[in-house]
Parts: sequence; C-alpha cells; structure tokens
Amino acid sequence: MHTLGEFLIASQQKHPASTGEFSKVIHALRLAAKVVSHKVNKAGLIDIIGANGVTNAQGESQQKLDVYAHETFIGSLTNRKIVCGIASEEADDFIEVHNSTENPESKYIVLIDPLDGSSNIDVNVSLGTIFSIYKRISPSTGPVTQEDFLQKGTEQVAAGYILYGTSTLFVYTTGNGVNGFTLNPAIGTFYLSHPDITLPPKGHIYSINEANFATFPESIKDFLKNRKAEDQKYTTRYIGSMVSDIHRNMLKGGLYLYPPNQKSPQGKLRLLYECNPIAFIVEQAEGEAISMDQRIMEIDPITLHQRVPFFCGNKEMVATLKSYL
Ligand code: P6P
Repeated sequence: MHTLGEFLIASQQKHPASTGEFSKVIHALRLAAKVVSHKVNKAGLIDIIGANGVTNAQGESQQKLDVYAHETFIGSLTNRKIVCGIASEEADDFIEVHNSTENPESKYIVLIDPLDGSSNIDVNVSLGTIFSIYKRISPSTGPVTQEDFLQKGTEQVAAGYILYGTSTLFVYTTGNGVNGFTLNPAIGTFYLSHPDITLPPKGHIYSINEANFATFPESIKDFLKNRKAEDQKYTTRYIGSMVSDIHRNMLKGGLYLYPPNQKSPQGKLRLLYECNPIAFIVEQAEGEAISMDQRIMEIDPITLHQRVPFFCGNKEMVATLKSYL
C-alpha cells in the first residue's frame, strides 16, 4: 500500500523539472499533522483543553489547542526554510519567513486554518486543519507582500485538509484529483486509503445551521423549504466542524451551506484559508463551490480574513441551489 511519502515521490517523478521543494512543503504539513493528531487525541488527558483567555483575529475566544496547532504548523513550515510566507487564521497579519531573502528559491506560501471547529474541542467532536498553497508572485529578491496572499483560488498550487476524527486523514489535491491518506498512529505513517476521491453523482444530505433561518436570504429559505417537501429524500447532517461535514459529503454526496445571515452578513467562513482550499478539493472531486452567484475560486480577495457566503457539494445539488439564487 502506498504511503504518503511514496505517493509524493511518485508524483514528483512525473514532473522532472520539479526541485522537490513542493514535496518538502507537504512533508512539513504531514509532520505537523502527526504532532497535532497526537495532541488532539490526548486533549482530554493533558491540560490543553479549554480557552486560553485570548481573543483571536476573528474576535473568537482562542482555545489552547488552536494555539498549539498554529504554533506546530508554523514551526514545521518555517524550520525547513521551504516557504517564504504564511498566513494563519490565528494571526492578524501574514508571517514573512525571513529565509525568503537568504533562500530566494523558497517560492511557496501557505495559508492555513490550523484547527477548524475548535468550539468542538471540549466535547470530543472531530476537528480539522485546512491549508492552501500558492507560488509567490512578488519578486523573489524581496520580502513577501500582501499581494502574494490575496491571489484568486484558481491560482492555488495545492490544497488539503487534515481530519482529526475516528482516524486521522490527510486529504489533498495538486490539481490532478483528490487523494486521502489515513494515519497508522502505531508507526506514524499515512497510508493511501482513499485514492481518487470523487463525489457520488447524486446527494441527499444538506449541512446547514438552520438556527439562522429567520435571517437567511429569501432564496435560501425557499431552497430549504423545498428540501423538506414530503416527496424529497433529504436528510440534514451538521457537525459544526466544516472539515467533517465536507469530508462526509465528499464520500456520500451532499451540500454544505453557510449563507449570509444577521450575525454574519458576509457569511462566517473565511475565503482564503477555508473556502478556497475546500473549493479546490471539491471541484477536483467533480463537485462545485459557489458564493451566491459566483464561483468561489474566481473571487478577487480584498483582505486576509475576508468572509464569504459558501455553498459546496454535488454539482447536481449546487445546480438546484443556483436555480433559487
Ligand atoms: P455555526 C467552525 O467554527 C466553523 O468555522 C466551521 O467549521 C463550521 O461548519 C461552522 O463554523 C459552524 O458555525 O455558526 O453553525 O456554529
């Protein structure tokens, strides 16, 4: 069975010109994933659960594991001097990795949500990490700039998520399909367990927080009302941890929705390190990802922590939703 390491070597061999630098970025993310997985799976036993009394860039109370995950991924990516910049949900501004001047060939930048769904930490529900990888567009002789991070989702070189669930799964795409690797914690190796993930053609699951129904746009209200019509065969599944909802919908078919509402007029999810990477993965799995009437990956980013309405899943379910928008 392919390990993630072997898969990376095989993938790299398909690109003779590659310097191996990209593989090193995935290696760094893989290592951090193992460390965070170990901590997440022990969270109940060591004093790492709960809030640390700090509020993050999103105005959300920072959980200790959030910070731990942030520091672990940042550390793993910067120690290997293979990226020139990082943006994280847990940091107000982007982080320039200073080797970018000493090591001008470090051309990749990473945007990351180190631990999504952290409100679930204390109740033992699965969590996820989401990452997005671009090539810098500013001159390699200078420091990274804001423009390096505000690229459209279509410019992504790679995107992935790590799901800390009943097992730890590392799922990613480089634009040639989506592959999933399950961690064997006994030996610390990720094995190819979900080759070429593709959404089933039909979906009957929709994932949404209907507590916000009263202030959804009318188009969304109509869509939801018709999902409940007695002849429909739909069910709702909403974990409150997007990576878990997305992963289940990828395997079983379904539609994830986070519409604008009174509490979150632009929606809650962040374009750069949540919506774009998930959109890349879902599109590579033959699904679709939109924000009201436009393709997520076509949105021109304006700010680092920008939020957008987010809908993604089966093409057939997205097409039905589009007919209401
Ligand atoms: P709500 C977690 O905070 C998150 O970013 C996603 O993982 C999740 O799907 C969503 O927010 C839950 O938000 O408003 O339904 O609690």
